[in-house]
Order: sequence, then C-alpha cells, then structure tokens
Amino acid sequence: QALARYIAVDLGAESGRVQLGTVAGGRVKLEEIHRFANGPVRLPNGLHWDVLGIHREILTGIKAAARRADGPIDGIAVDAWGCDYGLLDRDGDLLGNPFHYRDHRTDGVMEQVLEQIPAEEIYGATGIQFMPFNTIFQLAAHKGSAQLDAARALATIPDLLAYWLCGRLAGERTAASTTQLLDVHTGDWARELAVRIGIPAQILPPLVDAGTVLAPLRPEIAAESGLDPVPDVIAIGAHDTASAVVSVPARGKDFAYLSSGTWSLLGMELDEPVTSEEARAYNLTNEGGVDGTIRLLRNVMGLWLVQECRRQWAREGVDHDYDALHRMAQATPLGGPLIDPDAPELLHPGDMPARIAELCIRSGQEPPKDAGATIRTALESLACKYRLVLERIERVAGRRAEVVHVVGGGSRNATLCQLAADILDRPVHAGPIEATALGNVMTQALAQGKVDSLAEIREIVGASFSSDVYEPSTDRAAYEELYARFLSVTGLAPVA
Ligand code: LFR
Repeated sequence: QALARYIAVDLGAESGRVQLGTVAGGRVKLEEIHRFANGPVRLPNGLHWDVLGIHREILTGIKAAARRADGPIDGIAVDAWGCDYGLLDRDGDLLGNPFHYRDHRTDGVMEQVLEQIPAEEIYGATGIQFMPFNTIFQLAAHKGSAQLDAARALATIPDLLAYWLCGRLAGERTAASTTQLLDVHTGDWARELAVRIGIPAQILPPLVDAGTVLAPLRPEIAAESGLDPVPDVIAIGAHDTASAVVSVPARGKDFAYLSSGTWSLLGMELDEPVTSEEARAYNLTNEGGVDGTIRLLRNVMGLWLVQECRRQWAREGVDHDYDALHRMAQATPLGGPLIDPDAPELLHPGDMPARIAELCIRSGQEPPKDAGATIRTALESLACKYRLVLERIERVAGRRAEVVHVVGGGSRNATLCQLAADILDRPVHAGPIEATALGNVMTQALAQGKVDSLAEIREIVGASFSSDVYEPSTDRAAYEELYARFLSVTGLAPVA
C-alpha cells in the first residue's frame, strides 16, 4: 500500500490541534505538530470564535508539519464542532465574527420558531435533535441583522477554514447536517423550511460528500510552507463527531459508540434515518455520517461539566489538573448525589460547581462536599444518563449493542469508562483517544482512493491502536440501585 501523509486540523473546545497522519502498510500513525488554545472570545455582543487567530495557527501548523514530514504531504482537512458558521458577503468576504454556540443570543429562540412551525415537521424533514444552538436557531436569532441581510453564503466553521485554504466554498454534508437545515431523506438543503423561518435559502452553499477533493492548497500558502508538490484540501467528515465515529475500531454492526470529550455523543450507526414519533419524543438525532451512514445518537452534556468546574476553581485560585481531579473523584465512594447532566442550567459557561450543588439541593439531596465529590457526581450522573440514552437508542434502532466503544479524550478517563461499563452492564472498549483526527486523516485517504471503505478504515485503526477493555461489575444490585436512584431524583422516565 502506498505511503500517504495528511495534515488533520481538529478544532475542539479545549484546544485546536494540527496533526500529521501517515498511512502505510495497513497502519495509521499520528503525530501532534501544533496545539493552540481555542476558547471563545467575549465581545460586547456575545461569545465569538477567534477565527482569524485560528487561521493563523493553522498556517503555523501547516508550516511545522511540512518541516516535520519525511516526504510530500498529500492532503489537508479541517474538522470542528457542529452548528457554528460564518456569513460571507457578495465578494466572498467574511461578515463579522462568527458566534460561539454557547452564547446566550439563542435563548428562547427555539421555542419561538416551534410556535411557528411544529416540531414534527422540522424533525420529519431533518431528523435532527432539538438543541437551542442548532444553526437553524442561531440564524433565526440573526434575522433582521445587517450581516444576514448582506450575506450571500453560509459557511460552517470547517467549511470557512477550508475555503480560506483553497478558495472553494462547499457545504460538507456531515457539517451541513448539524445545521438542522438539511433534508435527511434527500441529502439536499431543506430550502422550503429555511424560507419559512426567514432564512434566505440562497445563502445555503453547494453540498459535497465527505471524501471529496476540494481544490489544491492556495499556491501562496504552499510556497510559504515549502510544500511542493501542492497538497489537496479535502472535504472529510467536517463535523468532528462524524470523523470520530469513522475511526471507532468496531467490527460488524452490534456496537454503540460514545464519542467522549466536551460532549458525550452516544449512539449507534444506521443505514437509514429513523424519524418516527418515538425517535422525536426521545429527541434522538440522525446526523449525517461518512460513507452515507446515519448516526442515531443523543448529545449528553459530557466532560464540559468537569472542564467548567476546573475553570471555576482556577478562577477561585485553585488550579487542579484533570488527573488530580479524577484521582479525587475516584477516592470518593459511590453513592453521592446525582443530577440530570443535561439540565439546561449547565449549558453555558459559568460557576459549574455552584450550579451542580443547586441542582442537588433542588432535588432534595445534600450537595457534594468537596471538589472530588463534585466531579464524582458529574461522572456518575453522566454514566447513568448514558444508560437511559442507550436504552432509548436501542429501542428505536431495534437492536442491541453488545459492546460500547468509547473514543476521544474521555476514553482516557478510567473512572468514567468503568462507571459506564458498570451502569450499562456491558463491556466498554476505550480508545483511540485521537479518534477525530484519525477519522479526518483516514477520510482524506478514502478521498484519494488510498483506502476503499469505512470497514477498511476501521480495520486499519483497530490494527494501529490497542483498546483498554472495562468489564461490567458483577455486583449488579449496587448499580441497579444507583440507576434507580438517578431516575428517581431526576424524574426521568425509564424505557418501559
Ligand atoms: C461535539 C459536537 C457535537 C455537537 C456539539 C455542538 O464536539 O460537534 O456533535 O452537537 O459539538 O456543535
């Protein structure tokens, strides 16, 4: 098999990373070349992306990767979290600073839109779960602004960055699916829906599938970086979750994945969307995946809870690193207070330990007594929510997941992986950690015909990285009791 080298740019909530991926002899290898902070910037009008700073960091990363590589680089691709976008004017120039989805400007907007158009209709067309920050609601919040009036094109963040790298703007379908403006049945924009909401349909760009070569890297960037021959800029699963699920090292179909990072994205892979009344009632999403797959999943709040606790304690002058926090959580015995990790109060940045304590008090529980206990509450609550979500997903998908593959940064969190195995009562296979960057690299290889299928990608990833296996505890009574208590304090209804 030919040797190929790819640059993967992966933009996460804690950091952006530029990685050099090498594919050869049925194996893939990753090397981190450049890492930079990717926090939101607060302006008087809200939370924003520092999108110019990111472009500069990408250029720095490309240069460093070019120096590091021991041969030509074949491709470059960018992935990021879903839903956020920039608007371009008629000259193709960016209008303003893209908003960050954790901004408050969408508060209440989803409810207003749903008064105008029934949820059943939007869900029936798009199959996407209702979350207040979906692009559809961000655009509704943008209505009447000078920017939206002047806009001629919408570019999701990864599409925008790829456009700056190669000059071609295309709406990559996995990223487009997170807008809740893509018709899940036809794969085309749901233009009529956009128009009814007052979003000008002409801003929706031409769509391409993940695994499409876009255009060569701009000649001046290639020259500055000493890249000769000039690599392709490639559309991959530009939605980070799509790329993460590409590199789940699973065999067959009877698996669930948990892409574990800032969010916990828990679901199963399907060939066709399910937009039934039950799927809508459970608010399950049918996100577009690579190779025509559908990710039936649900967002669970994820390690955001831990990240925000850590930031709050740092503001108060105590800087615990993540390892220390997890040691403290592990030293706290099972059985503390539990919360619904998806409570809307926890979505925005702020004093997370206080908010968690408040939720405990409101549900009649003693709040966690220290930092370790707070993290313990977050992790146990997440694992309990995984069980409820997985049971709903299995019911809608009509099959059982024999194993759960945890990928992403959270696969390193042994406490959470073991809790997930114990509460889900099934084996958890953890790894790879850099699933998103690997999916990004391998989909570039797919675009260039260096690999042939998703199945082959998963075999290559499985052969290249080992997984840690967590077996469920045999003390079923303890974990059943924990889950029953979770349902009771949160008031969430179990799957019958
Ligand atoms: C994960 C992710 C989720 C999406 C959320 C917000 O990083 O992309 O899939 O729902 O971020 O965009």
